[in-house]
Amino acid sequence: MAARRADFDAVVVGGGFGGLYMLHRLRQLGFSARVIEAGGGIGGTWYWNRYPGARCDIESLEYSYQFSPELQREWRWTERFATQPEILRYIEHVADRFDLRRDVQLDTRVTAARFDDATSAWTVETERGRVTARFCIMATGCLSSTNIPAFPGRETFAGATYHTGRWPHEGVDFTGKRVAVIGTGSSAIQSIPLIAEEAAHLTVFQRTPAYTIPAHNGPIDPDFLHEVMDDYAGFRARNAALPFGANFPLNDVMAIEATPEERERQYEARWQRGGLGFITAYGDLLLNRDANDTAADFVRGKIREIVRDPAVAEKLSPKQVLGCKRLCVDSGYYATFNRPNVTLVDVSETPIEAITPRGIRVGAVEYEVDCIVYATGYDAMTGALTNIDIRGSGGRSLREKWAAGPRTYLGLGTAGFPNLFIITGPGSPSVLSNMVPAVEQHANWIGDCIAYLRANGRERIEATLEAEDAWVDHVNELANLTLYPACNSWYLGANVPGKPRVFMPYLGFGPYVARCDEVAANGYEGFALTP
Ligand code: N01
Repeated sequence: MAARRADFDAVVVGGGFGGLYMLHRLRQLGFSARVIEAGGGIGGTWYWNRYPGARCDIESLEYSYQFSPELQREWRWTERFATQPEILRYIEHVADRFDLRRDVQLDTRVTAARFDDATSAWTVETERGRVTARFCIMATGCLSSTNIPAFPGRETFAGATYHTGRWPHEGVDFTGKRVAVIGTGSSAIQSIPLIAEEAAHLTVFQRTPAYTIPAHNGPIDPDFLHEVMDDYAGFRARNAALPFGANFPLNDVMAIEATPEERERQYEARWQRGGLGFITAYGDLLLNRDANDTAADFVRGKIREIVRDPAVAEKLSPKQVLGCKRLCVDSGYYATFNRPNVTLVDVSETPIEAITPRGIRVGAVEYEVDCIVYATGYDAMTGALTNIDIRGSGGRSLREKWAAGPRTYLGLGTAGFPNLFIITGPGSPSVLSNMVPAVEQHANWIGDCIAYLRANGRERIEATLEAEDAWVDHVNELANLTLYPACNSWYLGANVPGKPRVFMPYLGFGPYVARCDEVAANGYEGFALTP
C-alpha cells in the first residue's frame, strides 16, 4: 500500500511512549509515517511532568519497552521506581538508538483531523500546516489534557501558578515562599514532601483524601535484577498474565475468609514491600466492600501511627473504597503533615470559593500564598481526543459522538471514523494496566492490522456499530462487577464538572489481549473492511 493519495501512510499524533513505538513498528512494516508532537521534545507525559518528586509508580524493569531484547539487555535502571528525568533519558535513548527523531515533528499542535470519504484519507490540521495520511493514529495519552478547575477569580491571583503536568523546564525555587497545593492525587502526593522541605509554608487543600502506599524506593535489588535479566521474556510473559499486566503478586485468598491476624500479616507484608501491589493482597479487595474495608482500616491505622496530630490524621484518612480512585505510591507523604510548616485544609464540605489576588478563599478564611500549584489532574482518557476537532465519515464529529461518554470497539477504533486508531483509548485496559506494554500491544495490533489491509487490498477499516455497542456493554458489565464505580474517580470522568459518568478503562489485561488477538485472527471481526 503506497501513500498514493496522501503524504504518508500514517500520521501519528503524539510523541510519547505510544507514538514513538508506533512509528518504529510502522517503519519495520515498510510504511511511511510522521509523528506530530505538541511539545518541544519527545516523551509525552515524561516531557511535561517535571514537578518535584515525579516518578513512576510501576517498577522500572517493567515500565520499559520489550520490543527489542537488545534494548532490554543494554539499559540499566538505577532505581526500583524511576524518576521523571531517568525515564525521559530512556525515551531519548530509544529515539536515538532506533533513529526515530527524523520522522518526529515537534512544537506542532494538532487542531483538527478530517476524513475524506472520496479518498479514504485523513487530513490532519496543525498550527503549522496540514498533512494527509491514509491512517490517523492517536497516541495522545490518557492523562495529557490538564484540568484546572474554573475557580472564580483564578486570573486575579498576583503570584505564580503552576500545574503539575505543565511544570517549567527550568524548575521552580520555592525557598522562602508560601505555597498552596490544590489536590491530593498522585501528583500532589509525590510533590508535597519535596515542596514542604523547600517552602517557608505549605498549605494543602484537600477535597478527597487519598490512600497511598509507601514506595520504599531504592536501588534495584541485584539478585532480582539478575533473575529478570536471565529471563526477561519470561518475566514479561508472567506479568502480562496478571490482572493489571504488572508484577503485583496475586493472592487468590479472599480477605473475608482470612482471620484478622492473617490479614494483618498480609497487609503489613504488602505495606513493607511497597507500591501498588497492595491492591492484590487479597482476591476480593475490589469486589467486596467488607473485604475492602479491612484493607482500608489497615491504611487508616497506619495514618494514625504516622501522623502525630489525631485531628490531622483523621482529616487525612480516606473513607471511600480503597483503590476505586487510583491508589497512590509515595515517599514520606503522611509524615510531611508532622512538619510545623505544613497546614492541611479540608475543602470537602466548604469548597474553595475563590482565588483572590493574595491567595485562596475557603468560607470566611483567606489563605495568603505566594504561589499556587494546581495538582488537579486531567480530563482523562478523552480530553486529548475531544480537544482536537476530529471529523469522521460524512463530517461526523467525535466530540458530538462522545458527548454522552466515549464509545469504542476494543478502545482501538470507533464507528463512523474509518482508518482512525487510538492507542490505549477508552475501552482498553490502558491506565489499569502497565502503560508501556499496553501501548506496545496496541501499536503491534494496529501495525499488523494495516499490514493485513495492504495484503488484502483493503483501503478502509471501521468498527461496526454492533461490535462497538456490544463492547461498551461488556466494558460496563465488567466494571459493574467491581467496586470501581463506587467513587468519584477520573476513571469515571467524575473529576471534571459536567463530564458524563462512564467507566472508561477495560478490566483485565490478559483477557483483553486474547480478545484482540482473536479479532485479528478472525479477519478483524467487528470491523468492516472495504476495498
Ligand atoms: O490527578 P488526580 P493527578 N477543588 O485527578 C483535586 C497518574 N499519575 O495528577 O479527588 C479541590 O488523581 C482532586 O480531588 P477529588 C496516575 O494514574 C501517576 O494527581 O476529585 N480539589 C484530587 O485530589 C494518577 O491517578 C503518577 O475530590 C480538586 C486532585 O485534585 C493520574 O496520573 C504520578 C478540585 C487531582 O488528582 C492523575 O493524578 C502522577 C477542586 N475543584 C500522576 N478539582 C505516578 O506514576 C480537582 N481536585 C506515581
